[in-house]
Amino acid sequence: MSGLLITFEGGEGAGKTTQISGLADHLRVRGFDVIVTREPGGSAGAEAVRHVILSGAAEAYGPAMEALLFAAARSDHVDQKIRPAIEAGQIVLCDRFIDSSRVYQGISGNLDPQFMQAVERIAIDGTMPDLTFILDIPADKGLARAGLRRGNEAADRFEKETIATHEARRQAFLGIAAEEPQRCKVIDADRSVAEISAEISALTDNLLNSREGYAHG
Ligand code: T5A
Repeated sequence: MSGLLITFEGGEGAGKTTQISGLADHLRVRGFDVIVTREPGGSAGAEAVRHVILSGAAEAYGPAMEALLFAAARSDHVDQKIRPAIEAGQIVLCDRFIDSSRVYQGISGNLDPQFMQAVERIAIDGTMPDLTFILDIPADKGLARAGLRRGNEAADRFEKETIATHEARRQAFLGIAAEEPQRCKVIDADRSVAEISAEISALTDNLLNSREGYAHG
């Protein structure tokens, strides 16, 4: 039986990491074989690129350069980790994936949609998410959460941008969800961790129950 790819998307501090951990626990209790991973990163080659991007070292070369770096990292991550795990029947939970590139580079970076589609196609080579949770929260609240967690550390390349940019990204994520309602589920992330987890677990259970062979882990 082939596995599944479930991705978590949304703005800074929306609670993706927290919710992935909760869903992983829920699925493991049900007996599923789960791996948790993240982007940019998740494989040795992609982790090497992560620092270059998030330190801001590539920012001066423009959004197209950054989009290609994210795509290079994603290609390695998919080849080395995600696709083999799916082929082995595992459920892969990934913190950010294609929708982050569509929003942060494609829309915020104002890149040509045809360029972005071509880069995405090469990076994932057919490995599309089965389900995507878009954690939606007002940008100021998400940034406040991210700031609390970061403490005295400096904001990264993308977190330091203006509130208007973050709000535009929020709307862009909602736009993707409206275009792909089958794949993308918008989750109100401005609630307690437990309330959000319960909704995400229920939606994931629905997907698993609808797939032959997944009714029990
Ligand atoms: N990027 C990434 C691109 O531009 N293009 C791409 O293609 C990709 C893949 C990655 C950056 O790279 C950009 C987007 C990003 O800017 P990152 O360091 O990996 O950066 O971090 P993010 O993915 O942005 O994740 P964050 O660390 O900002 O936040 P999360 O994971 O959404 O949130 P989480 O779970 O760590 O929670 C943040 C804090 O809030 C608390 C948590 O305890 C934590 O302290 N919290 C809550 N508090 C109250 N109520 C709740 N419901 C809470 N849920 C969590």
